[in-house]
Amino acid sequence: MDFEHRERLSRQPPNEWSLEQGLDPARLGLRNQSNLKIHTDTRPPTVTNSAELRADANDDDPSFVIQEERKGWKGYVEWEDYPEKKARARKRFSQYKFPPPPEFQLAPIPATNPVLECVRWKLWHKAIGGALTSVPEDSWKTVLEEKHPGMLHLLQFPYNGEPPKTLLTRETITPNELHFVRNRGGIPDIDVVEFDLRLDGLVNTPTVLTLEDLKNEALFPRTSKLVTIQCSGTRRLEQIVEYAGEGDEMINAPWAEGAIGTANWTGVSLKKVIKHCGGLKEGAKHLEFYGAETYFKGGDCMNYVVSVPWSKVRANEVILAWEMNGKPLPKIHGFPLRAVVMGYIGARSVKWLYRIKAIEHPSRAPVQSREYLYFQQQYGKHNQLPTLGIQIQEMPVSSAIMSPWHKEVVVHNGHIEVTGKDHGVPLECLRDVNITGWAYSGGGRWPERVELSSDGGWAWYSVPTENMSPKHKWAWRTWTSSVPCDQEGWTELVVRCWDNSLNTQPMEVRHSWNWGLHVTSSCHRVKIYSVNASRPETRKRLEQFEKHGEPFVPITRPTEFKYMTPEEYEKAWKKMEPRDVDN
Ligand SMILES: Nc1nc2c(c(=O)[nH]1)N[C@H]1C(S)=C(S)[C@@H](COP(=O)(O)O)O[C@H]1N2
Ligand SMILES: [Mo]
Repeated sequence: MDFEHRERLSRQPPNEWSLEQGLDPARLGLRNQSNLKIHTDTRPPTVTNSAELRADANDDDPSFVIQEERKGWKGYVEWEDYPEKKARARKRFSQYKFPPPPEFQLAPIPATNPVLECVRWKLWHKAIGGALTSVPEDSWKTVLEEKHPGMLHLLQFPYNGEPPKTLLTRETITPNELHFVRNRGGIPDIDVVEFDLRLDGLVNTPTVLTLEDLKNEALFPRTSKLVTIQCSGTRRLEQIVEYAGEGDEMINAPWAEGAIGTANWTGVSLKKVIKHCGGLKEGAKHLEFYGAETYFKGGDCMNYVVSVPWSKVRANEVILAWEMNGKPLPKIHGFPLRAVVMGYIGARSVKWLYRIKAIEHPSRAPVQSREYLYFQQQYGKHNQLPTLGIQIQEMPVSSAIMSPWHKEVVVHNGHIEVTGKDHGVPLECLRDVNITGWAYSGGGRWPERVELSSDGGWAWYSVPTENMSPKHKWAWRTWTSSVPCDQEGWTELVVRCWDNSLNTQPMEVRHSWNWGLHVTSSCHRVKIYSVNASRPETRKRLEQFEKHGEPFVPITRPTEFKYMTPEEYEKAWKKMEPRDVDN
């Protein structure tokens, strides 16, 4: 064989090796070692921007136009009261074919902002039409009006966004414009004069209350509470990076550490409101909350519905809030009224709350019964049943480092600073001087101790309590510290929190990985490249880089100037033991 022929034979198909190495898993197929026939499709999904009418589409009734339920309630379509309307919407919906969702768990997550556009959700609203047609555009306008320009927009519509690390823990009380947002649909725009709250189901006296009624202190004592709301998807990115999981219809936002925020909420305890309705009837054990926007699930249109147990309400741990940090609720956070459920996952704190219904058992609505489930690790795509997951309720203890950042080169003097307070440092300097963090525990537990490790989790150092923000029963603590760091090169900074019940966090992401990609409660790990300038040799070397005017990073770039001259090399060997021994 001639050389060229042999060379041609030895070549792999292009990119084959990266498939072999699992570097391109979105294209990776199936290795079927069973005797079953299994359909696979390894073509990359074609994501288009339009929906197609199905070939078999039949007799949609054009006189069926989705209308807003009430005057002054823009973006509110009632579904739960009208099964007939639901059925007709379902039929209309089924006449369309929608493009598939983008692959972003096995393929790279786009580095755009918004990160994912969620084309399908926009199309679903347009396909149902009527009052829903302009909801995607209207909602995006509200995002731009109400949120900080530095927000990281993970999903454009329904809007899901979080503040960047530099801003998340700058203040212990999150400014409204920086508080994360987690939406399932559009952002209703409700005229407060037209607004009321319906209380029905198993209450003794079904009642309708206006916001003025709720604010009437002769009827209800007013209450203010510092409460952290945490989405159970917080830090999901770490699970995605390790192993992909459920890609629900509602794309699971690849949240970083910012799906958590703390505000002073003002309103009334729901317990007092239920009392005002004459209390609950025999058998009532749960309260179902209704949010006004339209949510799509399994081809159905519905309102956002979840429930909390009455025991939680009776303990005065649920407030109906109309103020966030002393200001009326922003539209995007539920104006005019939302529930704030202390110590539970954010999903129960229903925004645009317009109805509370007393019921016998937890809500059967999909958000309560089929989402927010925590599966044992061996349940996945092929074997998960909703009844096999734990319904997530109280959030476990968790924590996160805000700086340094992943894969940063940190030059330090033997200890790495970890700070979490607002030092009034200009934004652009923050990353150079601070290491920032939060710690939180749900269910009315609070962070007692925060510990840091600079060696991947062998040695732990406590954050001095004077460097932690004050304790609150229902809120996070931000913190500031420095941690000794002796080693050089790649290492992992790790944080863990102990709450007042002495619960702490699993060590590795894998230990808390679950198909739903919820509750990333494992220790937060940040890989850094440590350069310890307290060592004379390291310091000398850094000075040489300066002298030669050579940048120190990226660390992978070869260095122009030598580590040793040939003379220094010879001199060293004179003092050292020989390389090989004779006997
Ligand atoms: N009506 C309604 N309420 C809702 C949601 C929603 O999609 N619709 N999302 C819930 C979820 S999952 C979370 S984490 C919190 C987030 O509250 P925030 O957007 O004010 O931060 O709102 C909850 N309340
Ligand atoms: Mo959430």
